Amino acid sequence: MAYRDNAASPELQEYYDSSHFGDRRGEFEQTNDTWMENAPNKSKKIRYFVIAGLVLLILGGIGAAVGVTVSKKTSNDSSSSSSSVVTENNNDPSNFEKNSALKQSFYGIAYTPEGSQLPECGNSLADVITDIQLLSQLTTRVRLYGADCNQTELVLEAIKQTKVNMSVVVANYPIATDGGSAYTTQAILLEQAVKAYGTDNIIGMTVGNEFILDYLDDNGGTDPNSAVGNQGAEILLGFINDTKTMLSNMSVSLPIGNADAGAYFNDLVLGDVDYGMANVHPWFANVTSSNDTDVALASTLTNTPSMSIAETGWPTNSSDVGNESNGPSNASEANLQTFIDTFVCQANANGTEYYFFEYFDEPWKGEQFGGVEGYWGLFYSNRTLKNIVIPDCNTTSS
Ligand SMILES: *[C@@H]1O[C@H](CO)[C@@H](O)[C@H](O)[C@H]1NC(C)=O
Ligand SMILES: *[C@@H]1O[C@H](CO)[C@@H](O)[C@H](O)[C@H]1NC(C)=O
Ligand SMILES: *[C@@H]1O[C@H](CO)[C@@H](O)[C@H](O)[C@H]1NC(C)=O
Ligand SMILES: *[C@@H]1O[C@H](CO)[C@@H](O)[C@H](O)[C@H]1NC(C)=O
Ligand SMILES: *[C@@H]1O[C@H](CO)[C@@H](O)[C@H](O)[C@H]1NC(C)=O
Ligand SMILES: *[C@@H]1O[C@H](CO)[C@@H](O)[C@H](O)[C@H]1NC(C)=O
Ligand SMILES: *[C@@H]1O[C@H](CO)[C@@H](O)[C@H](O)[C@H]1NC(C)=O
Ligand SMILES: *[C@@H]1O[C@H](CO)[C@@H](O)[C@H](O)[C@H]1NC(C)=O
Ligand SMILES: *[C@@H]1O[C@H](CO)[C@@H](O)[C@H](O)[C@H]1NC(C)=O
Ligand SMILES: *[C@@H]1O[C@H](CO)[C@@H](O)[C@H](O)[C@H]1NC(C)=O
Ligand SMILES: *[C@@H]1O[C@H](CO)[C@@H](O)[C@H](O)[C@H]1NC(C)=O
Ligand SMILES: CC(=O)N[C@H]1CO[C@H](CO)[C@@H](O)[C@@H]1O
Repeated sequence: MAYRDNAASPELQEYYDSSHFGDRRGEFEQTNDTWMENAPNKSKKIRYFVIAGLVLLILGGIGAAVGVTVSKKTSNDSSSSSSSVVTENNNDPSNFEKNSALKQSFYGIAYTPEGSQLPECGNSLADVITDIQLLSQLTTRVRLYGADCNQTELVLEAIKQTKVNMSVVVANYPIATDGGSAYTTQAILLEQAVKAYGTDNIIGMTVGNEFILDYLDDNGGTDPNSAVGNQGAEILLGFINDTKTMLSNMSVSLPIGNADAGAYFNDLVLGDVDYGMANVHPWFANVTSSNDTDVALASTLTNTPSMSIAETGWPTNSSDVGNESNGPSNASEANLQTFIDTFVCQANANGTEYYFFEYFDEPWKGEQFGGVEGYWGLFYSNRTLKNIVIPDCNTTSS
């Protein structure tokens, strides 16, 4: 549900090749020929994945119930929920007007700063500050997907300037077929971010997003623990190992994890990380079904990685009418409301750790992938809250 644009502009390639990346570039180039052999020559298909096993384990019957329920609830009383942030003192981003429609009720929220896709980039600290001001009224945790375009430092700087209580799962989004170049670029950005900001606001460092899913998709595999899956895992383990070395070189201790579609965890990968994050999407639960149970798997591994939900949410719109529904699932704000009402407070109460997908609509995904991809936000892309009511269920806040 989050995709990187793998195209590198000539300027960017030059940047990669420049001395910015010193000796570490090349570390991944000779070790394994299969990285280059399997370069995809097709544009990446969107592949929907499902984790019926996890849905059963974690979500119980909620997914199916939400899927068939077209809520009749009216939520027009949220019309006052415009969420533009007014900074009361232009020089002080920590002094901002709160929106009473927002409640700090989410365990965590998935977030990609606008303009963080290569090769264009174009993100800005000002936008990220606005985002963190809004996000801090909903949660104390955000999850990033990668480190491109300096997004890690922008988020950490925004937290510093807004002085909000926010921690970040930072991430490296490597690809299997570029000889480690995307990995290395991001590893260096992450290294710089940790050096500049320390780890006080960092929950963990995720290496890989849907890496095994993509690897199987590109190489005609389906089973994450097949020979093909293990081949992908070997590449990913090289990146994970490197990140461990990078942190230990800095004498920094941080949990290192991996995120993938729920049914796509490779045992070797999960056996080598401190945490696993699995996408659990009731929206797709009717597409295929699987009995893979990552939580059960994780508990059998000697390293006992902790497991959390990397993404869960509900889309509200589609780029094309044909994809507005997926079996019984229908993309609408009423159904997003139903999902929120049946998931958020219940999950908080029973200690499920989840990152709600996602902060705001991301038009680039709609343009690139179509369907519902661009419309999973709690906010529209213009940062106005959708026509939803945020429940108030932070029982621990004073
Ligand atoms: C926790 O709450 C969620 C949301 O209602 C539910 O789907 C899940 O089954 C619960 N998990 C446990 C372990 O009780
Ligand atoms: C609720 O508030 C407390 C105190 O601010 C915070 O520690 C906790 O993470 C919040 N929970 C959620 C789900 O936001
Ligand atoms: C900040 O949030 C964390 C949870 O993310 C919570 O444990 C902590 O108590 C909060 N701190 C304050 C000062 O509210
Ligand atoms: C990355 O972001 C930080 C924080 O805003 C800034 O200090 C730094 O100059 C940025 N680096 C680049 C290369 O843009
Ligand atoms: C990763 O590191 C472990 C030991 O820390 C080593 O056994 C393993 O071979 C390494 N894997 C790769 C793919 O580099
Ligand atoms: C870790 O430090 C060693 C010794 O300085 C260096 O050779 C290696 O490249 C470093 N590795 C990483 C991943 O930073
Ligand atoms: C899932 O597991 C149950 C119990 O082991 C079994 O009855 C069912 O057929 C399985 N479903 C699929 C799709 O594998
Ligand atoms: C819903 O999607 C259509 C097609 O992409 C778009 O024209 C419309 O503006 C979207 N509506 C909202 C509220 O985002
Ligand atoms: C799955 O979707 C199809 C339509 O695509 C529908 O006919 C079927 O009833 C759905 N199955 C479940 C279990 O919801
Ligand atoms: C799905 O939701 C849209 C609003 O986004 C609505 O216009 C449409 O009628 C719904 N379709 C079904 C089958 O409920
Ligand atoms: C933000 O976008 C939504 C959906 O397209 C639209 O309805 C709303 O009027 C916009 N708000 C502002 C302040 O532009
Ligand atoms: C992005 C997306 O969901 N695309 C789907 C739209 O609907 C067609 C027809 O069902 C599918 O083939 C696409 O995959």
